[in-house]
Amino acid sequence: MIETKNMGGVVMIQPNTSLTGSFIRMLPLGVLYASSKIIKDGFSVDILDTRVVRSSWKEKLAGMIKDDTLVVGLSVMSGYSIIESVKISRFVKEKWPAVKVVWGGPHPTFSPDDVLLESAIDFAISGYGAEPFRQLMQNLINSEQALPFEQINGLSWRDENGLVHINKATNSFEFIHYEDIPYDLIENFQDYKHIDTDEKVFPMYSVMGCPYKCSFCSSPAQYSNIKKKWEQYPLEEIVEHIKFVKEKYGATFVYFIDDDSFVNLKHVEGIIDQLNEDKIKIKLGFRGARINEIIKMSDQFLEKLAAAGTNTMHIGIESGSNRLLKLMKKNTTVEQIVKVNQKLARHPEITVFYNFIVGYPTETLEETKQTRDLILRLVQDNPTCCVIPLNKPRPLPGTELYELAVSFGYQGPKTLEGWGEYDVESSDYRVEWLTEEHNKFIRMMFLCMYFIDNKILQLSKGRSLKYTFLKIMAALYKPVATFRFKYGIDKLLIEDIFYSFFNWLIKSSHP
Ligand code: B12
Repeated sequence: MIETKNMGGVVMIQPNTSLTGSFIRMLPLGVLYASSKIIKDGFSVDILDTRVVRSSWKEKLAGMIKDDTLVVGLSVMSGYSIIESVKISRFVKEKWPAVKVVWGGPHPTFSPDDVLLESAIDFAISGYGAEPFRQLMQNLINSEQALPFEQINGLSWRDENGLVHINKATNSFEFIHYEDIPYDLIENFQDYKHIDTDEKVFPMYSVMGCPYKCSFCSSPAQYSNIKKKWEQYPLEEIVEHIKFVKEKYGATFVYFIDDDSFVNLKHVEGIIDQLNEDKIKIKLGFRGARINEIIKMSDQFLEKLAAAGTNTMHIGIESGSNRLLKLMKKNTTVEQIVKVNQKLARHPEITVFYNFIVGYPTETLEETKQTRDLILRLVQDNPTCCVIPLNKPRPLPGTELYELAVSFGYQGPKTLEGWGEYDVESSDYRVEWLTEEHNKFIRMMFLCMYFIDNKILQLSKGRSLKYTFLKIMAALYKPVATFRFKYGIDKLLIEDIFYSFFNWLIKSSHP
């Protein structure tokens, strides 16, 4: 807990995320960033991360709420996190009715309309949250500097007649200086792990925003009222931030959570040059890279990236159909993807992780099969590449995908709980505009994708029961998965039972 003048207490909660969240447990940056300004104003903040509590969150939360607690804040993604967040919000309201419940994070950002349908939630904040949260807190303590609700960016609230008001989110990026990120609120850094590694991972921004407009992505909607769509963090700030987390917290890996780090190759080159000059040795990972950018990277550039410690790069490929790539606005072709993958295969120090989406509106079964064929080709040409479990489309309001899906009769969830059950990572998630046959094929691909490459064997040391089980499964099942995948055999999917059981096991047995 960080305490200064004690203006009152705030408990910030990071709820569980879906299946990926149990393998990639990142520092809860949403709650850390959102708390950065209220701490400076003198509020005391505690963090409860339900992904890492060993007992029940109810007991832990009850121990954290004090007489001076004013607010419980939750950082909520669309999907599974909503279910737990609603339970927590109701628990708080039932036990401590005077404590205000505030939701922030991706779900209130993209779909604020449904959040206040839940009576246990008092406020929601859409978009960048540190400054609006500060304004809300000032308002709740009746400070003289407080702005009225109508003037707080991104705030949603209920008036005395129960009418919901929704303000537009802020129209600029929120840059938080690294020394203002309250890392000391983290109880135990060992709780945060990426898959089965020993790395001490620090997620970090090097840029804000994205100049591209991929039709499935929520970012263009998030930045819709921000004029300049992409801005770099100053080079010195990034390098100082890296030095700081390395020296103070023993960071061994910096994972850039940017939407797109490589819009300007010189920016990344500048970071690694400076790290080299300052003799800072640390591993690096990039979450945002595009094929049309990697085309411009020379082998020397990739060598330089690898030599600076880069071992991870996430690339959105999305489809094996040129028609769909165009529809998704990926500015690339299948032929270019194959070439880029061959280039990346010459740099095996950098493990590349490929993302795909299947079941897009207008996608034919034939086109899904083209994606399947592309995946097989990529794995064959580059044996160290890893294919991320398939993404199925989940149209979020404000995206082009949403408009397209609506034109196919899609209505989307109408309630908060509906959004909670709308979990793209669950095995029974069906794309509603596709035929049963097409959905079945996608389900087969989804289940086999875990095993058709070497990702589980490559990334897991198999130290815990969970990873030992996965490694054995991966070794035994790979030939069957590859056969199914290659020949499109979607009959008798007994794997489905294992996946659902495993999903349930992981969700019910955290940490
Ligand atoms: C890390 C990450 C994850 C982690 C988990 C994140 C977590 N919170 O634990 C993992 C790997 C598990 C994950 C999984 C998925 N993710 Co993800 N992920 C991210 C990523 C890269 C970084 C999140 C982050 O830390 N951001 C930094 C913080 C500072 O930003 P922030 O959370 O937005 O917080 C700010 C505001 O939202 C607000 N705020 C946040 N919390 C709170 C709380 C209060 C009380 C207040 C007042 C304000 C507030 O203030 C903060 C400062 O301004 C983002 C992209 C991005 N760059 O943000 C995508 C992103 C959040 N993920 C996304 C998606 C789609 C997914 C997946 C479906 C997989 C996929 N296809 O990408 C899965 C599903 C997970 C699920 N539903 O359970 C979408 C969000 C969609 C949505 N509506 O939920 C994003 C935005 C990427 C994108 N553009 O598509 N993800």
